[in-house]
Amino acid sequence: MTLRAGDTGVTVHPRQFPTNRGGLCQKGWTAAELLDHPDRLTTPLVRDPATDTLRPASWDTALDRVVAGIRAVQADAGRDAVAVFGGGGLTNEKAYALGKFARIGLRTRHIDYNGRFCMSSAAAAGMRAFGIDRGLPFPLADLGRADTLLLVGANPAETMPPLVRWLTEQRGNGGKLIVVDPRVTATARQADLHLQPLPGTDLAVANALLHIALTEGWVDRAYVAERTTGFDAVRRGVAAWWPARAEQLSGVPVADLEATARALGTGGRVIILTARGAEQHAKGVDTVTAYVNLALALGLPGRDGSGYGCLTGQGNGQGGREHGQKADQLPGYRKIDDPAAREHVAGVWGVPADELPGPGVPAYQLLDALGTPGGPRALLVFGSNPVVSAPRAARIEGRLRDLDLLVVADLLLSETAALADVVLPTAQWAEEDGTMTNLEGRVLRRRALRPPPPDVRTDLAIIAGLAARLAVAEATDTAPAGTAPTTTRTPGTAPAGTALASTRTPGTELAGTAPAPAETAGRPEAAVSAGRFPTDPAAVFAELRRASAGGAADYAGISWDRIDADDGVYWPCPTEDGPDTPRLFADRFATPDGRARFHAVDHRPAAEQVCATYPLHFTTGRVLAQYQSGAQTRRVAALRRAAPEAFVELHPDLAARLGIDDGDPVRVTSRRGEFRAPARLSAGIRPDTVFAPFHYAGAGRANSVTNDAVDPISGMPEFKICAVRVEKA
Ligand SMILES: Nc1nc2c(c(=O)[nH]1)N[C@H]1C(S)=C(S)[C@@H](COP(=O)(O)OP(=O)(O)OC[C@H]3O[C@@H](n4cnc5c(=O)[nH]c(N)nc54)[C@H](O)[C@@H]3O)O[C@H]1N2
Ligand SMILES: Nc1nc2c(c(=O)[nH]1)N[C@H]1C(S)=C(S)[C@@H](COP(=O)(O)OP(=O)(O)OC[C@H]3O[C@@H](n4cnc5c(=O)[nH]c(N)nc54)[C@H](O)[C@@H]3O)O[C@H]1N2
Ligand SMILES: [Mo]
Repeated sequence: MTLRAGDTGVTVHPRQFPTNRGGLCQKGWTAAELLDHPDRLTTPLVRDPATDTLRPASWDTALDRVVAGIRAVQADAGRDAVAVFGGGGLTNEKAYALGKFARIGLRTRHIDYNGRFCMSSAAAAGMRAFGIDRGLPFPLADLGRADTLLLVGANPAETMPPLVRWLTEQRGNGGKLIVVDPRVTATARQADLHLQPLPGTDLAVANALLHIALTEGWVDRAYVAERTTGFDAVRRGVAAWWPARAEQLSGVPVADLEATARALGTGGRVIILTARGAEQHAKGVDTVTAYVNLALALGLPGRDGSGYGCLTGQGNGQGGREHGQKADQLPGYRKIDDPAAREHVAGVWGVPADELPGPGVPAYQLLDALGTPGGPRALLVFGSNPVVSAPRAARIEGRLRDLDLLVVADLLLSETAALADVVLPTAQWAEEDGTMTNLEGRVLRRRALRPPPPDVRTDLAIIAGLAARLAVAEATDTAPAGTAPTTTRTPGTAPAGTALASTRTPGTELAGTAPAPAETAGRPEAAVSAGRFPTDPAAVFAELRRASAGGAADYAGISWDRIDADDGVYWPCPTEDGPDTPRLFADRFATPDGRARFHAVDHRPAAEQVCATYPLHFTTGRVLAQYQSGAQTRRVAALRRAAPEAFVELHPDLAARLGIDDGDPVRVTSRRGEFRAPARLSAGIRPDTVFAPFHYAGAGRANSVTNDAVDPISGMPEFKICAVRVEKA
């Protein structure tokens, strides 16, 4: 199949590749339409204070304005007053450069990213059980060979269509597919068994499954004794989770729990996978841990064709969480508070280790602190649209409005970019080289097909431009008297933002003192800085390899040539001539003693309970034809036609009780806000639960009502359950 998108001159062709065999979803086939879309940003925009509108500006003006704003805020409130927010869609090179820029360019501890809303609970659970976090510790193709496959809170038929062929293959081989989801989804319809729990009760279901496995003698005692620690506490804990108790809480019949436990406990090759339905809860880490406990008790991790895995979300959801855009992390999945890790990375970056900042705070906490006393006053966003995708979004939108400086690098004027003081237009997937790491930990190449439009820069070039200006400005501050560079500017290039920046912070004469790189080409600081932040992705990858060497996610042996030759390379891969690692855990886990660790976890209620005023459970998720905040996909004609607007999915019995017909406009209200969308009646959803996709902005923004309670370990918000009222609007 070849689909031509518009007249971009770019066509998307299938290619036989081991993971997808040439299959893409509709969003992949239509992706080229955004390359030359009329909404594409083609020049920097700077907010004109007089009219409060965004106006086209030159790159010098825009970058000067950003640097002036950063310096003003940091001079007044310290380094940590500037924050960075990244994304799991960025290439490894960009995620790496962004983390490095925050730590040694801005020297702030405040960086985090949208993966916190995505992978963080599974990542934390994997770290504490296995000592390492790789979404699938085995190749995706293993799914096709599983006798039993349990999908908990995953709807790959809509969210990962290329993966569905493995499910089809699995069932073709006689395997059993069991899906756990409060809704009859396109995935659940393919299952042999569908468990339909109340949202937020997956942990109780997992504990009951382990309870049954223990009673029936399906626990692999030898494996537990040889390869794990901590089982006794778990065994004692799940003793209280007799199946009838789990049925009462979750609504899943005891017979279905027993059938599930039997399929898991007596199957040969057995795989348990979780995704956001189980993970996006204030107890997401413990819920994943309960499924990991079940997998360990059954002896699955490390056994051929078996194991536990998490289905990663974004294009680079895996690599994006390995190389330092996480608040507590340095490249190679190192911890920023580990002295040896700091020494190593500081060495690669050419700075003293004690100059690296400490850990920052998780994404929601960061966003919620913006513009508050003591919180960051400037934010740089690369690859996220939190106005639509953050929980309790109206509050976060307010926080963004309270900032002294909001800078957004994006391809399009997203809802977040529309609030910015400076918008920097950036290159798209087809316009830059780089690497991404897929859900199996396989590092892949993404190749440039064409250059970006004339006045558009890559994220790497934007980061380098900012870093160079900051370095020069800093050198100017600290230079001995008499050596300060001239501040005379070429007539007509005075940054538009100068006046604004200096009126906001009287007495700070910083704006306009940072000459553009071109003016300082001969200056040593500029050279040092430019060398520190290369714009060539190959150079960045070479540095990333060194920075990751010896870390958990070790890329040292991965070259672009090897990726090309082998159709991707699985990390860890420490040496160029040594093997990569398609399968982890065959002999040992990544813990100090080599054993996996059980953790006793117990059910606890959702952060918000239903009550007389808010009597319904509300959950959120995705539809096939839209992606995330919709900033990109709402602009693609075919996708807009397929999924034009938000909807509220509710059971016909509930609808009848509320006097709502299919298609009626309804209002969904929580303690935090409301949104409106047409009703979509479906007998496939529990009558006590309503669902909406979160892809839409404005009146249809589901995140206006979601709960901002977060998991105490991962910082994951509770996107998947809160209490609401539904009425005809
Ligand atoms: N079409 C499309 N595909 C995407 C994306 C997209 O936006 N659109 N985003 C990508 C990204 S970043 C991600 S993270 C993945 C996410 O992929 P998935 O995790 O598959 O996606 P979701 O729709 O968020 O959630 C899956 C299911 O969880 C169910 N669910 C809700 N609450 C609960 C609960 O309490 N327990 C259980 N067991 N299930 C529950 C929902 O009904 C939903 O069907 O998709 C990726 N692929
Ligand atoms: N209620 C609810 N809310 C959720 C979820 C849920 O299930 N329910 N899921 C959560 C999850 S799992 C995720 S991952 C988040 C995702 O939500 P967001 O983080 O908002 O993700 P996107 O919509 O993909 O935003 C990416 C933005 O970056 C731009 N962009 C794309 N590529 C690049 C690039 O290379 N460089 C730069 N600078 N910009 C780029 C896009 O145009 C877009 O504006 O949403 C979370 N929010
Ligand atoms: Mo995600």
